[in-house]
Amino acid sequence: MFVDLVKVHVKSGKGGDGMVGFRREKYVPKGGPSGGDGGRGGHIIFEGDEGLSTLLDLRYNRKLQAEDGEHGKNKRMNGKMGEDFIIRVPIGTTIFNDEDDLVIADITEHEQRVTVLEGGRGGRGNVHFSSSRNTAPEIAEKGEPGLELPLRIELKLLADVALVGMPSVGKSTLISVISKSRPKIADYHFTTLTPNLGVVGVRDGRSFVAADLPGLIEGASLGHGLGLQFLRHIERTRVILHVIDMSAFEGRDPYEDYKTIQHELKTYKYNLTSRPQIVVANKMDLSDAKRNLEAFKKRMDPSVEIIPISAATKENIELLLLKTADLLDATPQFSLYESEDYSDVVTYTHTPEKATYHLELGDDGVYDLTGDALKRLFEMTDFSRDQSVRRFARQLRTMGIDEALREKGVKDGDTVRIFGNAFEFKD
Ligand SMILES: Nc1nc2c(ncn2[C@@H]2O[C@H](COP(=O)(O)OP(=O)(O)OP(=O)(O)O)[C@@H](O)[C@H]2O)c(=O)[nH]1
Ligand SMILES: [Mg+2]
Repeated sequence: MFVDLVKVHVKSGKGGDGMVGFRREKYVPKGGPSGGDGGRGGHIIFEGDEGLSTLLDLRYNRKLQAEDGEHGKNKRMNGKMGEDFIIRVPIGTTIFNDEDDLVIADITEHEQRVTVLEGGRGGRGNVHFSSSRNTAPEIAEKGEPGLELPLRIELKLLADVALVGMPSVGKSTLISVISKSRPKIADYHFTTLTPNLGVVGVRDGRSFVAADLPGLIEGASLGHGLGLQFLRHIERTRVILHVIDMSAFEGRDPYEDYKTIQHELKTYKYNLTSRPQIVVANKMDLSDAKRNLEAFKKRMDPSVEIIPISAATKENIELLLLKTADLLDATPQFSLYESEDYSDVVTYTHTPEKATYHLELGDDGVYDLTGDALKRLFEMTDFSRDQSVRRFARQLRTMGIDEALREKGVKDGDTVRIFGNAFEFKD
């Protein structure tokens, strides 16, 4: 099975909780604080692997989660870091954020690594919270939660050359003649359902990778036929071999076929018609082909290179391969994505946001507090310890939340909800 598009859900590890602990010394009931920090949660990392050729593994494992960090321990011992989750993908894989459809990373090299989600920071243990006023702090942070993200992962073949054209023009026959690839060949349309790759050796020692693609029809760029799904594979190719059935034995006009395919290539993104192209006039062994070719040439722009061949009798194949290799030598790699396709974010981290929160009056007359920064604070607070709770209250005051509540007329003893949890407002 050829898998080239998978949606997955990734999650980085939660940071371990910090610990509240105290040194135990002889004759000293409570020594100084000694609770260690929690370990960082594991990252989500993508890595290019030239040994892979499909995204099949991801199809059966769509929830990918890195390990959580270990909690801090006594004697100032920090918790172990959570193990990173490394997702190996074939070269030519693009990772999109499925929410905004922007490119996070394009994996083009072996062992190329991209950290997509950072693990949560470990919570600090109570060793960090002692001060002259509080020498025995019962405060520790909980670990930062992990991050989650839905991703769309696409594999685009890394072929140098693409064979494109209408159905039944002889694309699969051609690749079977020039490489060891053995796709199905038949006289009905859409014989080829998925791309076939073949390594092509030229007589002078050069070689390149060619892709035989399913036939394109009018409207392919809009999703008609099998087109759109496979136009994607042309994106990375540097040279296009546009195969045309010059015998016109199906009653089609070769020039109209040419126009139709050019239109689809142009309409599809990435401006595929700007790539160098050779028109391969195939089936020259058939009776009307010579006459059709003359008529075809008259209507074509003379700058377009046309090479007449017969895939069936192997006529002129050597010349076609030499010309193709020459064109490849003269053509640089195309950059697939414009800068505006890229997400500003490559690694999703817990960047310290501004101390923002959101205040809203609920149906029952109780104020609801929400917001990203507040959520992080809330999740990292250990509400089972008085001192931690008091620290949380101080942090709310610093954020200006007390002041805002007072302005709304909330009074001492009134209830306020923070992420659905009821708290009593103390003025
Ligand atoms: N006479 C002749 N027949 C050919 C030649 N090349 C291909 N054919 C025949 O044309 C038919 C279609 O060939 P395919 O190679 O399957 O065509 P395709 O372009 O891959 O078709 P799809 O995969 O359906 O898009 C088959 O019956 C081939 O034997 C040629 O050079 N001469
Ligand atoms: Mg085919």
